[in-house]
Amino acid sequence: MSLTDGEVVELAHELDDAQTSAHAVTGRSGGEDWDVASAYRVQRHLMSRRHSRGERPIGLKLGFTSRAKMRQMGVHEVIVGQLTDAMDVPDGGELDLGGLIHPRVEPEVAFRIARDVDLDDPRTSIATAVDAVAPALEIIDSRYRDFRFSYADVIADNTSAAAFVIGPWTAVRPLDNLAVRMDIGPRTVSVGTTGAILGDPIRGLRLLAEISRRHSIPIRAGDVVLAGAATAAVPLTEGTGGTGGTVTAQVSGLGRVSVRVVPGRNGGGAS
Ligand code: OOG
Ligand code: MG
Repeated sequence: MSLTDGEVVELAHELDDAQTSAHAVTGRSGGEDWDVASAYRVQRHLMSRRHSRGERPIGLKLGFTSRAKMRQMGVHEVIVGQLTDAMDVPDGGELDLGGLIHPRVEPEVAFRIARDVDLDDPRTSIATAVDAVAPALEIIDSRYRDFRFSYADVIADNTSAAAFVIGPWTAVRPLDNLAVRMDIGPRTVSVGTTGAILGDPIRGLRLLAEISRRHSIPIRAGDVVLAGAATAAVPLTEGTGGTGGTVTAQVSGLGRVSVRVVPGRNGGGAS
């Protein structure tokens, strides 16, 4: 059953407050799933609230495009979330854990969209709008306690999006089988291949177009698109060396991207 407008607003506010105050909340579903169209309405309201605070939309992200991620989180269908400039950390820059609840990091690839995509045109192919690819890191931080959520819950929470880092852009090339490695400090924490992302991350773009069309999410010139993690996400905690180290992702043929993790001044990030 779909949510009323009042319920959509209430839930968007709850999730937005959870993010700004770094206090986790409990999912709406209690295990039961709720309707996906309503979940994207909550996400849209949440994002318009962030935009009205001055954040600028700069791209989109796909989630649950690899089996490793599906298995880790128990969600088996692709989701789409929205990125803003407030989430954008420069390559080699600092990620401040203050203000995050229980961040995790995952290695990804990113696409750059060169022109507006007309989602009403059934022949539209986003793949032809891509003019560059890059290695990327995504930092996710579910606003739900212990990362426990249903499919609709995680969509409403803007797919756990918290921060991202894009490496050097390079010309488009085949992405179906490039080795991926993620290190935290001197330790390799995950290895995989770009082929783990839907067989080829480029396939994510067709799913992105379908979901964006269905839920009225625009795809604009200049947008960055994160294709989804190639491996399971790794918590940024003291145990993983992730609260004072450098996280690096390397995608063979595309290069590397890194971020320095700094413990929050107010002690965030370790819960
Ligand atoms: C949801 C975000 C999933 C990915 O790359 O699969 C995602 C989560 O795991 O909390 O970003
Ligand atoms: Mg991701």
